[in-house]
Amino acid sequence: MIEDSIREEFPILGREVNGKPLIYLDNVATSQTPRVVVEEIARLYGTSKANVHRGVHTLSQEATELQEECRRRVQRHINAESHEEIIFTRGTTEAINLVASSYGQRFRDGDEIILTVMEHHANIVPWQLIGNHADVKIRVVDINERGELDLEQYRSLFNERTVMAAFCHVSNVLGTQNPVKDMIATAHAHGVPVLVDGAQASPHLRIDVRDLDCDFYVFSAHKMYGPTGVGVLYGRKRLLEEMPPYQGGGEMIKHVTFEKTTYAELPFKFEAGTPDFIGIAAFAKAFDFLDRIGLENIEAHELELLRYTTSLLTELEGVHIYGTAPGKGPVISFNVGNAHNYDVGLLLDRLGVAVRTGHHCAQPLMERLGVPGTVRAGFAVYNTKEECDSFVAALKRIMPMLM
Ligand code: 7TS
Repeated sequence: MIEDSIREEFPILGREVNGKPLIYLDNVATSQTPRVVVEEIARLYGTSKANVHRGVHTLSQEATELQEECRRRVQRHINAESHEEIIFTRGTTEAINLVASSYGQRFRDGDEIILTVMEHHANIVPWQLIGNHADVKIRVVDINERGELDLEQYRSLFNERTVMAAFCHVSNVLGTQNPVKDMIATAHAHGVPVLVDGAQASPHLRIDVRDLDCDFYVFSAHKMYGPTGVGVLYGRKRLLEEMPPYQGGGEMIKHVTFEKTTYAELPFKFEAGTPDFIGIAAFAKAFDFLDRIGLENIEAHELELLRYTTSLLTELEGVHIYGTAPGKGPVISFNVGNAHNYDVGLLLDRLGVAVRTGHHCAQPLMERLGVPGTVRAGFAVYNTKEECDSFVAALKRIMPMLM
């Protein structure tokens, strides 16, 4: 069970916005950070700052050990076979860019990549950038009226030119949880590797990359109660070994001359330059937090808030919810009559309620839904039913001004 005391672990939840207690429902964009993570960042800057993998001195060795400990923590958390398969990046976006730009070097004119209409721009644009060296065609899987993928169409899109399938585990707009394990099996039956964008799954679901049998899995620390500026690329070792480096610089080399450079072993081959090693070390504390509460408990709590708030919103005339797939994640995208999503968000903010408005970096999905944007509320471990009541009450209060 989720205790009230959890809220006390998040200093920011005590603040007011526009003279009202903050009700933070923009968790899909980023979740708030518990004190253990905030304090670890402050502690390391205050006592242990030294660059990783560079010095024989004690501080540097301590910093290196903390970073590598976190790598092993991530490895265990997602059940990867080896710590060499865990690459630290700046976030989901950089992780996808890494794969598209490095693995993508083998793509040729006429090759095809399968994406879905519900992808975040981070899982669209990097694949388009491959167009700089090869004319790669993007094939798109559609959704039904509940916001579920058309799996028959997905299966039909594979052909001998298909070189990659990339899709989100959970949609950041619709909340749909895609049947990724089956989708991966389908792709593998055609010999096609798969990248799963786990940015919205990792804060709520237990991820097992070996059970999923995915080739690449990516996520961001800041959506998992961790620090900003840190993300993870899991990659199957065999593929990572074959892939050329993404960026050049310090740390990623074995030997450099002006004529020729040889590269470091995994995972360092993909980690050029000084990483956010304090962020990475503090990310380990976010895993402590997740493990202490239990992802299963977190998910159950959020899904109860989702069920409760959805039923309250469904009773309000004029509210339209996008994404009603069974088993969806804890996110509600909606519009109010013909009101602009921006106006709804602005008025809710006046009442202390933080929601997201706009296209949520999913413009192709907005076009598919036929709307310029939506209002979006997402739930995290620290949200309460009382907050859901206050959110719906605030919405009721502003609706007459909008319709
Ligand atoms: N993929 C998905 C499914 C996402 O939801 C996001 C961020 C990203 C990729 C990119 O993650 P980043 O950490 O590299 O930025 N989604 C959102 C959102 O919905 N609103 O703000 C950020």
